[in-house]
Amino acid sequence: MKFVIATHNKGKLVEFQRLLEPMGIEAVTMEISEPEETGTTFRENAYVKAEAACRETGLPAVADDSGLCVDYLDGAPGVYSARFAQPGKRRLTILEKLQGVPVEQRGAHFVSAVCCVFPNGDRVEAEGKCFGSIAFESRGENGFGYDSIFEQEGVTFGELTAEEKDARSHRGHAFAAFEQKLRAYLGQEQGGEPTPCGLDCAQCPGRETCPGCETLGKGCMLAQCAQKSACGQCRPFAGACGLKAQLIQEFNALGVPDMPKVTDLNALLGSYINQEYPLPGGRTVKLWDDSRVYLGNQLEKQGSERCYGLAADENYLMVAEYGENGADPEIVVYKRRRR
Ligand code: ITT
Repeated sequence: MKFVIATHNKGKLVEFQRLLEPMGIEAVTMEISEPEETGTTFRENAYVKAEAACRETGLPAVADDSGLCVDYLDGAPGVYSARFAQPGKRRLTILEKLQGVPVEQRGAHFVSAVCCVFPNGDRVEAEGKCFGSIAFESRGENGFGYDSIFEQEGVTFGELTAEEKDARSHRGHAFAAFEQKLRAYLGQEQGGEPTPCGLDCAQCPGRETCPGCETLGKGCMLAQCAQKSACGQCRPFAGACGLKAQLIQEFNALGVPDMPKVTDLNALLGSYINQEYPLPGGRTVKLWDDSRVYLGNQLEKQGSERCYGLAADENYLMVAEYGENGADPEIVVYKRRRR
């Protein structure tokens, strides 16, 4: 998916490209007009910019509204950071206003509000902050804007490399949060296809107990397994790696008599499918873990009153058959998958 970057600030543009690229986003620039920033908060202004760019280009648009808030100046320049003082004299003006102010009263923070607006009107927003103080003089040639007068632990942002700044900056933090939210949003939009296992987290019965469902794949019981065992190169934005498709193929290749062709698998909670199956010596066995999520389905056995129950994880495939309400279960196939 292509996103347009809605900024006229060259320093920001470089940072946007640097931060968006690892997310797998194709970020493009276009000639866009500069809307009037009518909001009174960073969040409102970020929306104003992103919405205008999205309307003009027809593409999802990402904007940031950011600024420096100086404690000694009651939070100024804040949302007015780009319009504060004479162009070219902004840093100097702040240094002058803080002349003679001791270090303990020179606290300041940067804020970045990121907003992405989609052509259907949806928006994804995130905010990041970073805290430091105003230096006694301007130092460092890197970065842009107020970087050379904002310091953390004696080093100004103007003295940091690009990577160092991204790791601690307001924009770096905002984009990290934005990435999570965007992934979740795109996951819902595309019916869950970006999850590595190919399932929609929202439909997953493990959602309540699985710590990873909310964050699309991370820690998800199935997704983690899929990432390790299926294609081995899954990334959330690369879409489904095909564990589900692979298992459908494997079930069909088993050639179980009277079993209809498998065309789909669903996420099933272990406790739902974990029946006690009788073994030849009279003992019974449970094969699945009650708290995990598996892929499976139930199909009618052709020419019979019984059903086939399919279940699989990254390691094992099982086809069982049983009567009404799971009566008289029997294992038909239980085998370790070859990978
Ligand atoms: P766009 O609106 O076109 O994105 P802008 O420069 O007008 O560009 P803002 O309204 O968000 O952007 O103003 C933010 C100002 O705050 C910006 O011009 C810088 O002077 C300053 N600023 C924001 N982020 C900064 C950063 O990472 N380092 C230094 N200064 C920053």
